[in-house]
Amino acid sequence: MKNTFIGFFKADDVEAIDDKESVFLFGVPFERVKATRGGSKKAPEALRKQSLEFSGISTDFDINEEKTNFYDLGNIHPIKQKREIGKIWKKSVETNSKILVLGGDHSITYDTLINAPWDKDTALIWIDAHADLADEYPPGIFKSHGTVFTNLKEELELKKEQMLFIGGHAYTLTSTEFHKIQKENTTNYISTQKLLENKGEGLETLREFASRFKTIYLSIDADALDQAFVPTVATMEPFGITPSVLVEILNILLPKSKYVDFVELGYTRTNKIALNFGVGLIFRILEIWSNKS
Ligand SMILES: [Mn+2]
Repeated sequence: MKNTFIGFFKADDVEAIDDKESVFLFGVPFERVKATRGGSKKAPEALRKQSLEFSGISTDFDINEEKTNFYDLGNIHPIKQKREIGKIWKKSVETNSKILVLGGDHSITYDTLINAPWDKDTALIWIDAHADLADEYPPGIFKSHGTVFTNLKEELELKKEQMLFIGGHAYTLTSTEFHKIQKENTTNYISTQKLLENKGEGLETLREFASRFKTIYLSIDADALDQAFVPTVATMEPFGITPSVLVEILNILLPKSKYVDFVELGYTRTNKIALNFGVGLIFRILEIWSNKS
């Protein structure tokens, strides 16, 4: 790690941290299967570097004032350093801290959440253009960014009642995923179409879902946003949500979110729109966490 995210202290050893209500940030620069253009493994370092272009100060929030308890734990390899992820979860429980993860492709959500504490009062919510509920993707591969929520559901024995998928506007879902959502009721879902056409009702459904849980684990795939906002992600999709709708969703979910990850962020040397959006999104998350919870 060359730079820490602006406003964060570099911390090499999570076990040495004793501050209560901290934020633990770490990167997982990892792509499990090359099925699409890829590039998201470069995002953690790029987001940190791009964050230095910002002051971290808005009218309502000054990240520098939080500096005592924002820790950047560096990058973690999800397989070789599996134990590190366990240590971070343990410390987050002991200190009532939150975890913010920069992916990597969407498969890293499996690695971080398979090590998380779970109970019936904990919900898994993901915002994504795609359901990521395939049984195998690509064919013959059972663990990838396309199967992550099937893997978590099966291995953690999660119930439908504690799963909510927001998005799904892409016309590239598999028929297995369509079937799981529409016929088998594998997960609760709020479609992007519904959210944009009747936002009030969509957000009310979301509020009602969130009210049933003590803890939320939230995963945000960059491609949930309309392609105009993230034109360099590997699987950009039209008809996605806007940043302001995303913030409305975050305002509802973040007060209960102990864990947030942001994955699948691709950028190029000449087009940093998605990257800059990613930095702004992280600031928004920190701002909402600091003000409302
Ligand atoms: Mn995804």
